[in-house]
Amino acid sequence: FENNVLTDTSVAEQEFNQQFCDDVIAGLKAVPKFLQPKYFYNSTGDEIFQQIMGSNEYYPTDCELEIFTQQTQELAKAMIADGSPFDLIELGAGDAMKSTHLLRHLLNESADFRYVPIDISGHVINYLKETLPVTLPGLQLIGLTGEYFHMLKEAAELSPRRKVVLFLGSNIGNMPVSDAQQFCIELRNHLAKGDSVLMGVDLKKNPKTILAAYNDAEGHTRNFNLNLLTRINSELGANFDLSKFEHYPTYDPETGACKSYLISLADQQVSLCNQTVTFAKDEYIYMEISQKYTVGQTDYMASVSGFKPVQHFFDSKNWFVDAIWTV
Ligand code: AVJ
Repeated sequence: FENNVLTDTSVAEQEFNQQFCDDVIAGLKAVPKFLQPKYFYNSTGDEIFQQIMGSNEYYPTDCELEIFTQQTQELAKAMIADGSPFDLIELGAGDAMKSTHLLRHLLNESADFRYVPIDISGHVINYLKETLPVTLPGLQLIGLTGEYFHMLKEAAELSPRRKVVLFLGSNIGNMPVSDAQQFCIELRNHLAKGDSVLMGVDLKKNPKTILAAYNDAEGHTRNFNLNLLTRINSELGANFDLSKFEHYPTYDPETGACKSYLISLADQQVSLCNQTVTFAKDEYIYMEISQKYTVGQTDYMASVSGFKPVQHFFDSKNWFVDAIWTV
């Protein structure tokens, strides 16, 4: 039995490494070069992301937490809706820090619901399974590990209950606008009449405020980006010299695109996965987009995807919106 478990793990690991290799090579052989932000989140990446969220400059988490702590009752009311039993499904639950406020309130109201966190990281789901029922006695929790839409499908097959989907933290911003639009259409197609979504979106604001959030003085965001090179070095046997790459964050107020790059400081070669990648001095790797929207743009995205945007919850600075979309 134990042997089987070990074999399963290493097969899964090998498959992951193969995929990781293929994705990294595809990105670094492309013109222009890019890497996929989903690979930021190894255990060091998770830790650095916590540091980013704790930095003075990174405001989105604080804004959304303010909404969740100050307007808990109104949020809960929107979810309870007609009072029918529901599954509260969270896509990319992470540490569920914000949702915990909502869950506590729903439990106090004796709402008939189950919490269904979905995350690509089994580590995250196990953590939630261990800790949440202790902090929140009486919570019914079903954790699902895997891709969002695979797991949404599984959740639908598991139960015919009404669904409320949480997609918080402006995770939608990690996709370019056209991909985000496609994502919302697919999300709508996994839901049915009566279901709803709580979509957390970071809003356009003073460009300096946005740029600073991705260029914190303590260098956490810089470390976050460089850590992906470190991860590629350790997991794919690459030989990136971190001192030869520089973090370059940008924000374009016109498009709302906030993008991070790593700039090569020299002509250099890096080998990985039995291949060699060549960098020219000043060439960039496009690392990540954190797209910012106006409220009107989020309403439009909802409508085009077949949702009705019915309610907006803002923080006191109007920097962030949690929008309720219904089917
Ligand atoms: C988790 C994708 C919402 O884009 O603001 C923070 C990730 N990257 N700082 C964001 C991130 C650099 C974050 N999201």
